[in-house]
Amino acid sequence: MIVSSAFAGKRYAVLGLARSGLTSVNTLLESGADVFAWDTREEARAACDPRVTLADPLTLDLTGFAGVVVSPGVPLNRHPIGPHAASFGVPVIGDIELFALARASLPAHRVVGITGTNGKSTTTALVHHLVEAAGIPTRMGGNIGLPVLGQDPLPAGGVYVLELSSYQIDLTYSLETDVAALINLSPDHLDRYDGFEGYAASKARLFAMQRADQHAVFGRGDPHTLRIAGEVSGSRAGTLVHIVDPNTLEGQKDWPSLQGPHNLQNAAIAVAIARALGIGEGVWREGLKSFVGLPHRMERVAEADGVLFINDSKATNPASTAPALGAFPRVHWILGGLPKGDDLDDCAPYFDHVVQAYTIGEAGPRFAEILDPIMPVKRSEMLCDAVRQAMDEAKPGEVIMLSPACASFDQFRDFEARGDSFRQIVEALIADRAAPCPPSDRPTVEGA
Ligand code: UMA
Ligand code: ADP
Repeated sequence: MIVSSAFAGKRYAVLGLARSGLTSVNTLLESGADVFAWDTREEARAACDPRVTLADPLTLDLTGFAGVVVSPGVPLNRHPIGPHAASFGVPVIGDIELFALARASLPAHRVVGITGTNGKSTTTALVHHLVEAAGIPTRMGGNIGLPVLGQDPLPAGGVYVLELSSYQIDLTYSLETDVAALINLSPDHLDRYDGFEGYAASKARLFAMQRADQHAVFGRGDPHTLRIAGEVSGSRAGTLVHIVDPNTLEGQKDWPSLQGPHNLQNAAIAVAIARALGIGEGVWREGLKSFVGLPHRMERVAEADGVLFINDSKATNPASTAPALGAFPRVHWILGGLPKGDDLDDCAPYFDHVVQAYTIGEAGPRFAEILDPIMPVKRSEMLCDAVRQAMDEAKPGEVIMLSPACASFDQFRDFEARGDSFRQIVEALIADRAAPCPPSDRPTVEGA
């Protein structure tokens, strides 16, 4: 765990006690801070360290507090904590800002920050792998599911590789990343922002926090990312701004876990970051070959009777589903969940790869309406029924793929639970086509 004298003797309120919040509480307590904490869920409060004072920060007089540490899942644009803290002049921050404040107490190190709409986790894991391959001590954390404060501090010379969501950047004010990267930008999380511009502005803040002598890496696949790259170029030496062309990187056929055009983009960004860190070509080339992909991202979970089953549960918006459809010529496509928008336009270039669609979840009826005139559609509603129906239809050489283009929270705890459920269902139905649906494939009351 990371601890710092920066927090000693100070008072903080922590709102949200899941992964990010609980880790923040631990760091603050072990650093000698006085901590008030709250979560709307009683079981989360019950699991909290007894040294904290349980109190809803909205009911507290925050005079003298050093900050309110808010979890990324708390919707800042709607939640009253922002105005409440502001009325006491207290900053609303997140665990990444706590990390930024703790950095002065850590042995000399560098930080890489990776953001973008899609490809963040893959690129983060890949950069971590390349740094490790170079023999440099490294830790991976942030939105990838590993709160950075929970990691043991690195020895001098180490590199922290952080995946940063827009929610986390919104709660961060002083993180000077030695290398910052923006992979791409397309509409996502619009319920949390004042339109797409607000979302893009959130991502751009990662670069605004950097010093003028730090590296900035950009994908070049969309105009929004290029616009931010242009803005950053105006105030940074040319040698520090890297606008990455994936087509200049050769050898992709030798990287089994980095197939598809989207992974070429991720690999090219990771290589630009590795170069900025001073890692040589011999090392990163071998690293691209030996990288093992992450679960729930175009993950092959089974093969039966010549049919391949792909779990792409992490594809939570249409732009991330598109390359997955593009990767296979004949797909039985299971899609739906909590929608991020009203259309599937980003996927349209690959509609001719779809043999049949199976719609599930809240977005199911709307997606069925969109796809009906274009391809055969089954309104499956539940994941288990969709898999069963797809298995009845699929022929050898075809692929059954969960690539939902939606968030999971209408029917599952998170995308991991959705992907795990898909895997369990596939395994159960391969063993016995008449097997009952597992209990996890039932709607939950509410999402995170
Ligand atoms: N809560 C309240 N009051 C509210 C709202 C929420 O008390 O008004 C509580 C909830 O009951 C819950 C907590 O606040 O206990 C919310 O926590 P959280 O959703 O932030 O969950 P964490 O486990 O802390 O996970 C967060 C990130 N979650 C989100 O951004 C939604 C995780 O990213 C991240 O991995 C983790 O911190 C560690 O850094 C997940 C995610 O879905 C993977 N990210 C989005 C994405 O990738 O698209 C941005
Ligand atoms: P993130 O962490 O940003 O959600 P991941 O690396 O977990 O990204 O990938 C999520 C999904 O997005 C993958 O399943 C894949 O379908 C798609 N994807 C990955 N990289 C890219 C990219 N560079 N461009 C578009 N889609 C991508």
